[in-house]
Amino acid sequence: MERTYVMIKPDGVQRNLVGEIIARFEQKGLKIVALKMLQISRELAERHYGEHKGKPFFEPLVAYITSGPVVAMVLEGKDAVRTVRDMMGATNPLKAAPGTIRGTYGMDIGRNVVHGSDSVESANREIGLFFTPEEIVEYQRAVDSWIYE
Ligand code: D4T
Repeated sequence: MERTYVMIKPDGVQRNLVGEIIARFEQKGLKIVALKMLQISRELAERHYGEHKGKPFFEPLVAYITSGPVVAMVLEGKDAVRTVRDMMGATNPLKAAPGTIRGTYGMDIGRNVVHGSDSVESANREIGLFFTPEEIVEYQRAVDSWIYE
């Protein structure tokens, strides 16, 4: 099973979309193995978005992601990285397919509601940035044999 890092961004929290978004992932069959709310510091934001440092949207991006609490989680499942990316839709919500999270709830690339790792390598890096190993819980779900063949 694969793990991915998912984060409901400050706009998603302020717009009361936390329950809606988590419900989508749960109903899909992804397993929540870590979950918490936190306020991201500037230092953590710079590390998380390190690849974008120097780009014109970097400062607004850091200001946005540190503007209020976020809900961070680790989701586990078959092909979890790609599955979550597909469920989120394109980075720009105006380009995101209808029915995806960003396609349903977003209007602006700088307010795109949710983050999900773009590769297994990014997932491992981001999970390590936001969670200690003790915060990730291994458990069985009775429903798993009805979700996986
Ligand atoms: P995140 O990382 O937030 O899940 O978004 P993506 O993985 O889908 O997209 P990304 O890394 O390319 O961009 C990170 C973050 O920067 C914002 N952004 C991006 C922006 O404000 N203007 C831009 O031109 C781009 C490319 C949106 C998401």
